[in-house]
Amino acid sequence: MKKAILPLSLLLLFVISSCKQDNKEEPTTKELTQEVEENKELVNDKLGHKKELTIQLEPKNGSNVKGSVKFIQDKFNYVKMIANLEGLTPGTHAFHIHESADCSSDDGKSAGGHWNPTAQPHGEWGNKNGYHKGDIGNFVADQEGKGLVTMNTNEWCIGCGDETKDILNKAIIVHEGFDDLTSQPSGAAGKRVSCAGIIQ
Ligand SMILES: [Cu+2]
Ligand SMILES: [Zn+2]
Repeated sequence: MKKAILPLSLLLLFVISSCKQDNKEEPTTKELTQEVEENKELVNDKLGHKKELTIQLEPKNGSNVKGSVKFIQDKFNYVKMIANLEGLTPGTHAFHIHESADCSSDDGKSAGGHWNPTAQPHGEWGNKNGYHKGDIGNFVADQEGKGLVTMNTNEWCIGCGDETKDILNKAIIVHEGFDDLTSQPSGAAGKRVSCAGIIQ
């Protein structure tokens, strides 16, 4: 009897997790915050390296766009990102990681181009024809100018030293327009309206 029960429960688990993946709805801030809380004891590895950081976005190009971006690396080495933004024009905006943690210029261009350590074309995250490690994509700001952007990926790490994965010393950039996901080298997303260096 027991032998039959185990495979059935495994199958159920598989079905449940498949359903979860098909669900395109973004997790709520509350759900993500809860997940982060549950992972709290994991934020420091055995050597005491921090695997969690929160950075603050600053307005660029005369915009009012600001907010916070939290990164946490879990025990499965997935990096979760939760970005809460405000001051946006309602509608679709691009959100990327650019190659340098330098937000000093008024136009945000000091952050350089897209972070692309694997020398791929610009594209939609996960596209078989390639994409930059910084191609997070688009999000929609609501009528109040607020937006939520989330990611959960094992293609990044926080401070692991692997050049193809390490997001430290890069920058988050929010754009005035949307990323068309095809134009090279950066999706024709327009001006940079907010910037934050990913630094500890
Ligand atoms: Cu960008
Ligand atoms: Zn790109």
